[in-house]
Amino acid sequence: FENEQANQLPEENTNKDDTGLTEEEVVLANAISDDPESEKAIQRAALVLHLKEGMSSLSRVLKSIEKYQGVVVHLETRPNVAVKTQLDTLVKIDMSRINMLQLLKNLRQSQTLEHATLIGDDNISAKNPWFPRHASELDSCNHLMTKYEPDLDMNHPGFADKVYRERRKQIAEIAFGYKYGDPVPFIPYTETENKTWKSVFTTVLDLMPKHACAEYRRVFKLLQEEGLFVPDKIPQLEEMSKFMQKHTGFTLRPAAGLLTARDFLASLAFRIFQSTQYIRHINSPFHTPEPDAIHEILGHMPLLADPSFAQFSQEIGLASLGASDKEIEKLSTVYWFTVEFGLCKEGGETKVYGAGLLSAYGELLHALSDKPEHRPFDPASTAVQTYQDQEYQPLYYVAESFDDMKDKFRRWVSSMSRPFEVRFNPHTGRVEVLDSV
Ligand code: HBI
Ligand code: NLE
Ligand code: FE
Repeated sequence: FENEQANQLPEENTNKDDTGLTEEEVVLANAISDDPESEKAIQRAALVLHLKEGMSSLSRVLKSIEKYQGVVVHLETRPNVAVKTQLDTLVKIDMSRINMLQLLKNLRQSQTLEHATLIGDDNISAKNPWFPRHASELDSCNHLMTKYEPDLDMNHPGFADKVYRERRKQIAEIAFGYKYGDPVPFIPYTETENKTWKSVFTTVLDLMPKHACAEYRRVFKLLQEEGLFVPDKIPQLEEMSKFMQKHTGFTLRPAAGLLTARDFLASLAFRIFQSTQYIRHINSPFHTPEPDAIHEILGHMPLLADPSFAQFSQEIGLASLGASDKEIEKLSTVYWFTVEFGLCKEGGETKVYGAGLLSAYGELLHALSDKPEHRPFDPASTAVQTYQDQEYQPLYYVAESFDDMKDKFRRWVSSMSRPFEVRFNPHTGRVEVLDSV
């Protein structure tokens, strides 16, 4: 349900023809096929179902799918928000178009369903995708990715550390309880956590003058002057939020961990950055694969307080709203190779502007060494480059300059097409949607 968001499942279109299918579904069922000649060609489709009797209806649905020779490739369920005994279900199926239409009719006739909706295979309703229109709706944009967590991953330095795992749980709970409009809760950081910060901060402080881009260095200095960037104490997110708000209007809300790219990018449309609040394990200060508060504060926040970078970040966020899964994938890949791991030229030297490097001194030195590959940044090819997110990167993209990266990225973003346009209205704080055709 990644981009279905909270309880906003697509509404059933009531305007049905005698096949029991809505106009939109017939169009979609036709459009899904790569080969419209052949009704028998196997294609992928996604169904959103509301099951009246929970799990027991699910087995009946699966039997019907089998009867029509469909292969289930993905299945998700959750209790309906309004009626707990009902089950909202997303099922992706490979089957022929003709069987799909039969299956839909069959499901519609059965008593086990409240209703069924066919959506495109990238699971977004082309006409009517849900996305947040106001910052308050980000309360439902906090879907987590389960990856590299201390509870689950044996390679995590916190895996065997009960105290660390307990602490992570405690800080995650705070993020889960957060609602739009609340101040970011104060975390009394422990001595160990402050020690971890100090070891990262002082190393970055050493390396940054020579290796970080000018925009980063400028704001870093401001943060030092304001007493927010000091070696002995982790800055509180609420203080950082106020600092950024003063400079660019960006604010923070706490996140429990690594969010899905869709949810993470959506918040940028409102100049909101979803920030983790826990601290990496003391045994691995030089690098961690997961975002932690040190990464967010030391890596991201200086640039989010830079006006031109803030504008650029918001545009990426706006471009992500209602985008298809494929487009989100591309956007987040370009984001990864720029905002997270980007390098740029500056006065004949190669500098770092990527947040994932500015918060990981181990990787920062690796990125600038002759070990990894350096390629010139080009959004269209960068967008389809595969990457891993566990170890140091083997490949970095180098932009002609920091400004050139923002320009190229922006131009590429504006070439993405959606069936509608969005615009942020700063007076109301709302995203307005305009039909583009
Ligand atoms: N989630 N909490 C959090 N912090 C990030 O920095 C972050 C994220 N999810 C995705 C993400 N960053 C990006 O790398 C892209 O996938 C958009
Ligand atoms: N590798 C980064 C660090 O150690 O700070 C975090 C990257 C998060 C995407
Ligand atoms: Fe990041």
